[in-house]
Amino acid sequence: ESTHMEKTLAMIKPDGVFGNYTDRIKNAILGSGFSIFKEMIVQLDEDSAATFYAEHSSKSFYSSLVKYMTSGPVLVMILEKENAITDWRALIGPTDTHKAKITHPHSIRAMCGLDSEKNCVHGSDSTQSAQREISFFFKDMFAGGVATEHDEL
Ligand code: DGI
Repeated sequence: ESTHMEKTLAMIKPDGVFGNYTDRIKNAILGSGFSIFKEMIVQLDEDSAATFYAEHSSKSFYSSLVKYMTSGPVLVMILEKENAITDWRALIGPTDTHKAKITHPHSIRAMCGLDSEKNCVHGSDSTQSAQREISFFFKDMFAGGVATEHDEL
């Protein structure tokens, strides 16, 4: 069986950037065997933050989440590795950082997250969301058409 390099979207959210966690997070990324394929600093506006988190539009925390995500710049990265999607989710830990500190003390969210909203980092949770989220920020990634499951994502 040949190795399957996979790409995922990682983001350091505004609290992570403001808290000066960028270098520590990048060290954790590289130390865990990921390579950073592309990176970009972005200031999300309300529309783009709302679109990025559209699946949560019916949740009570949605407007608060959008406000938080626009509160400062984010660093978005395409990470590459075998099993990048699953492994990056494991490295960041649970959504609720209070829980993360107890159950996943070595996770990134345990290190720098503040609560279940300001949780420092993002990671795509499936092949489909990785594709959508990579395309969201890096539009030229799949130039010439939408990536299919046969493309190396
Ligand atoms: O994929 P995750 O970021 O781990 O979690 P998710 O897709 O369930 O939620 C997306 C983001 O929405 C999450 O990173 C922070 C925010 N969020 C999730 N659950 C809650 C929340 N924000 C608040 N205030 N309360 C929540 O229960």
